[in-house]
Order: sequence, then C-alpha cells, then structure tokens
Amino acid sequence: MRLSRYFLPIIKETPSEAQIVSHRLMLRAGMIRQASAGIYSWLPLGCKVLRKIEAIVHDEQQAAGAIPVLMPTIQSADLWRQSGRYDDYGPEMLRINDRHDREMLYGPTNEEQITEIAAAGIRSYRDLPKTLYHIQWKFRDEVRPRFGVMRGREFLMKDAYSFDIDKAGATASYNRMFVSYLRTFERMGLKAIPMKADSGPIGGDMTHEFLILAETGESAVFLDRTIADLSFGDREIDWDDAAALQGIVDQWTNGYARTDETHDETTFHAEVPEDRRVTARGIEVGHIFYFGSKYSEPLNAKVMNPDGETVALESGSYGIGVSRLAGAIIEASHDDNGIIWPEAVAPFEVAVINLKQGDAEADAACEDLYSKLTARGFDVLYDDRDERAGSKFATCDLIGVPWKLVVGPRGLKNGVVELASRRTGEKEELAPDDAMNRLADRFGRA
Ligand code: P5A
Repeated sequence: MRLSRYFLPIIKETPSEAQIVSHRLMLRAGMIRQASAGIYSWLPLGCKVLRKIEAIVHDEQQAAGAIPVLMPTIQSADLWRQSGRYDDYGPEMLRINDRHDREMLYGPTNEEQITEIAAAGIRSYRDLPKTLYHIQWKFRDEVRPRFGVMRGREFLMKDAYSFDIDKAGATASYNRMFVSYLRTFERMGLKAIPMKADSGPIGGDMTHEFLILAETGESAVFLDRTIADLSFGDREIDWDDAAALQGIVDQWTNGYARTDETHDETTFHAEVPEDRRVTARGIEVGHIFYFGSKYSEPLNAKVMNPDGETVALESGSYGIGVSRLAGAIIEASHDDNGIIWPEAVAPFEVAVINLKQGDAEADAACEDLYSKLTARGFDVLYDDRDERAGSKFATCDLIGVPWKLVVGPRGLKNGVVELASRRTGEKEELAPDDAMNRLADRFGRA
C-alpha cells in the first residue's frame, strides 16, 4: 500500500475521552472512530488488524476440528423464551420489534440459536462429536461501555459450541478448545493465562477465563507465578488423543490461578508460597464453558445413545473477544511513541520509508523494494509522501509497523538501506537484497 493513496486519518492531539492507552492509540492511529457510545467503525488500519486476528482464530479453530458456520445477529425472542433466558438476560439485551410486532433481539450470544440448529440436524450419537463456530457481531447494552473496543456495546466475538453424547465426550471437546486457545493467543504474541472463573449468565459448573496481564485490566487476578511462566511452544498435538489433551489442561489448571469472582485468600496462601504469589490485573480475552444439557434439554436437542436411550446433548460454549483483542494486544505491547504490533497481527509487516521523495535514485530504490517485497508476500506500507523524515518515522512508530526499511540518497551511495526493528530499536545497514532476505528469513517467506 502506498501511504499517499491510503486512508489513515491520524490524530495529532491526545483524545481527551480515552482513559486507557489502547483506546488513545487506536484513535490517534486512525484505527477506529466512535459511531455512538460503545459502537465503533473500523477504519482501514483497524480493519486490517481485525482481519489478521480473525484469520488466526479461524485457522486455530479449524485445526482443532471446529467447523465454521454463520448465524444471524438478529434472533427471535421465542427461542430465548424456551431456554428461559429472555427474561433472565435483563437490560443488557437489545430488544427489537419488527413491523409485524414480532419480538426479536440483537444476539448477545448464540447458545439458543445453535442448539436449535443441532436439534434439527443431529440425529444420533453417530453424528457426534461436533463443534461449530462463527465469528459474528454481538450486542450487549453494557451499563458502562468504556475503554474503546475493550468494553463495547457492539463487539466481534468468536463463539464455538460443542455437542457430545456424554460428559466424557463433552470434557474432551472442552479440553480441545482449551488447548486451541493456548495456541491461538500465543500465536498473537500474547500470554493469556487460563483462570478458574465464574460462569455468569451463560451458566454451567466448569469454566475458565483466559486473561492477559495488564495494569488496565478490569479483573483482579491471583495466581501462582509458575503458571504465568508456562508456554505452549511448538508441541505436536493429536486432537483425537483425549488423554494427552487432558494432560496439557492439567498442567495449566493444577496450580492456583483465579479471577476475583472465585478467589479465596486462604486457599491462595495455603497453596502458593509467598515468593510465587502474583496479584495483578487482567484483560479477559476468552471464556469457555461446559454447561451440560442447560440448553439442549429445554430446546429439545436430544438423540439416541448407543444403548438406544434418548438423551439430551452435552454442550459447552467457547468465546474469544476478537475486537477486544485488538485493544488488548496494544495494552500489552506499546511504548511512548505508539503501538508495537506483534508480527502475526501487524496491519503492515514492513514500512519502506523514502527519506527524499522526488530524488530519482531514492524513488527508484523504494519502488523496487516495494514491488519485490509485495511479490514475496509481504504486507508493505510504502511511505511515498512528500513529508519530513521525522514525520514519516513518527507515523510509522505510532501505527506500530514492526520493521522499517529506510532508504535515502546517502545510504544508496554506499549501496545500503537501513533495516530497523520497532520493538528493539536495533538498526542495521544492509544491501537492499540482503535486507529483503533477512526479512524473508524472519517471516519464513524465503
Ligand atoms: C461463550 C461463547 C459467552 O458469551 N457464549 C458464546 C459464551 N462468553 S462471554 O464471556 O460472555 O464472552 C466471550 C468473550 O467476548 C468478549 N466480550 C467483549 N468484548 C468486547 N466488549 C464487550 N462488551 C464484551 N463482552 C464480552 C470477552 O473477551 C469474552 O471473553
């Protein structure tokens, strides 16, 4: 993308309405624009990040065996009456009447909708297990929408739903999602720690929240440092090996890690030696639930088991805050100059910065780098504007591009360009081809 042709409405002054750094930076970097309280338009830069986050989520969901679907945002109130949640949900639910005065609602979640689909389409235990998911907008009329996309009213969620014949099967499905979340967040450059949580309006008795530690997080968290130090790495996974999956889940859940809703100070002190006790704040980026037949029973999602008995499906649901993640990643990764995107979700992977636009040699070298990097599969931002170098650097740092290739007449005389890392600030002078190869090695795009 040539910056001269892009739409990047950067704001110079710090927006006064934004209380936390991610909200300030998303507004300043021209990623989002508020449409009304808790509702945002995603401008090109923000939209690109959202799509990259979604792509990782899709990839990891499908790797774990979940099947993509797409359910509507508007749902019928009748379904929610059957589950009993129409009244339970309270004022957070946006209720709508259509022209025939039929009661509808803008979905805050989709347990009822998917259970109706399962009831119609799953006939026997032979059709199981199944996990279906989608990435779709939700609406919750939050009392205090705040912190930009972190607590919005309209927000993008990945929600998956599993269906099994019995509790053992449902536990295996739960564990599969648990492990898939460890991989998903790590791929985004995040450390998300699973914690014992409260199930709230979704229900059920087994539930974990995945939180990333950040001072601005809305939840107080209490954990054993050993859990924060775990990482998934590049272990091989056999998604059909229930025992192996259970082993991984145990590794993450055997130690103390709880949110304020389930925290118990006495147990915390008894289980965790003082030097390993961490009390911090966290941002909830995912939440998974096992709730058995809470929805399948009232919505009549029942099938025959191998013994010929009719039983209600065993279910769980699994959420990821896709739009919240854009803000959460910034909370976890920024400095005084702006955002520092992890490479996996960066809107642009490398910026080509022309120090002297209009200089024939510099222009030609930049064009060459831009087209070759693009051809090698890179997402490149070419700053071809007629601006001061300082202003180009400031923009590039604000929007968080992980790598800069700085091209100017002086370097070109010596046959070099400068490759600079946004994260470490390290700079290196290299021949243009070597700089491109260095990037290709790093991104695995040889
Ligand atoms: C799980 C999937 C559910 O709704 N039903 C379907 C279950 N869980 S949840 O915890 O309520 O939400 C899942 C994730 O969505 C994000 N989230 C939000 N993001 C932005 N603004 C909000 N107002 C908001 N509410 C929830 C969180 O990341 C949460 O973990």
